[in-house]
Amino acid sequence: MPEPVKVLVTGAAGQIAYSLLFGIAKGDVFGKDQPLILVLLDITPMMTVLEGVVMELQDCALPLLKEVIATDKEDVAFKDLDVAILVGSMPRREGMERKDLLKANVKIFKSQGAALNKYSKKSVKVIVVGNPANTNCLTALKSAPSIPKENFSCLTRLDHNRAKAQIALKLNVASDDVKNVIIWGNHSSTQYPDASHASVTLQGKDVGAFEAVKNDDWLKGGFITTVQQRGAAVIKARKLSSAMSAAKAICDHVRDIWFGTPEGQFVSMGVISDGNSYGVPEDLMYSFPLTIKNKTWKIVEGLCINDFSREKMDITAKELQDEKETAFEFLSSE
Ligand code: NAX
Repeated sequence: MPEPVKVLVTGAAGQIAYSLLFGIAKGDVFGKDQPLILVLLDITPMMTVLEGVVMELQDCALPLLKEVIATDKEDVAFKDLDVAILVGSMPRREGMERKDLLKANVKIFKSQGAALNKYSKKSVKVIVVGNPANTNCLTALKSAPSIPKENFSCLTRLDHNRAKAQIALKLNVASDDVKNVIIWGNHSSTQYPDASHASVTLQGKDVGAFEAVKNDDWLKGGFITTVQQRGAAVIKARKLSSAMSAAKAICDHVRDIWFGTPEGQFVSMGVISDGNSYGVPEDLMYSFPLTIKNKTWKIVEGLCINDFSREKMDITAKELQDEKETAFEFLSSE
């Protein structure tokens, strides 16, 4: 048996974590032979709820789960981590200004970034889920200068999976028959779900998504807005935000970091831009198409970007730049 992998989940008493922890603990992410130590962090008022989550994890009697550590202390939570999945964040309350939300989150992710810097392994892989995910991820990265910036990513895989599923539903094929959709930019309603490089397997043959769907208006209209607004649609119907699908997407994202992406396929993740890819300004956490090998990601280069895509990619970059400016005002004044 290999050494256990030590994985932190923050927001561990919340609804995403409730599905996510089970997925990780039963081997969906790190494999069926990989023992695990799970660390659960939440805020002090949630410690009683967290005790219940720990009891349930114990009661699952899962062979891979060697230890569960539940805590409200960052020095305990971030110690010697291999993987940190940062799900907990300050939720937007009614009447709350966007700026106030960003400010509250800068405080959390600055502190957690500093804790990563101080207590975690330098090889730690950090995945940010809590919203605004891209900017929270950038804040954590800036607060952890001793950890390589390539180790940080934020979740746009739920949007990616939503895009895949919409095309599969439209064509009545399995979601795995749809490959290489792209989410560009921010995990927000300005994101750009792009089907122009996607392919679909129809009767054993790969064809371009536009050729398969035969409805350009939909792929350039309803498809995009459905994916952009899917989160809001789930809230409207369920009166709660996406949790099962978010947990599944986190499992997909981390598994791909750990084991790599399948040959010939790419996935979407928010990663740091160096200013050299697709005209995206430097130093933004922007969602790109990536391939991953040996736990190292690479942006898929050389895709043709038409004017329609260019405009949408720039809108979401602009929003990220604005968020970054606001966050950095607070970061320097904190
Ligand atoms: P919940 O409100 O159910 O759970 C959040 C948990 O985080 C709570 O238990 C809370 O006490 C805890 N928390 C708050 N501050 C904390 C801190 N400083 N340290 C540790 N824990 C802290 O929310 P849930 O539905 O689980 O969603 C969690 C986050 O994921 C939200 O920010 C949500 O907006 C975001 N999402 C991001 C997605 C993405 O694709 N990037 C998709 C799903 C989801 O909407």
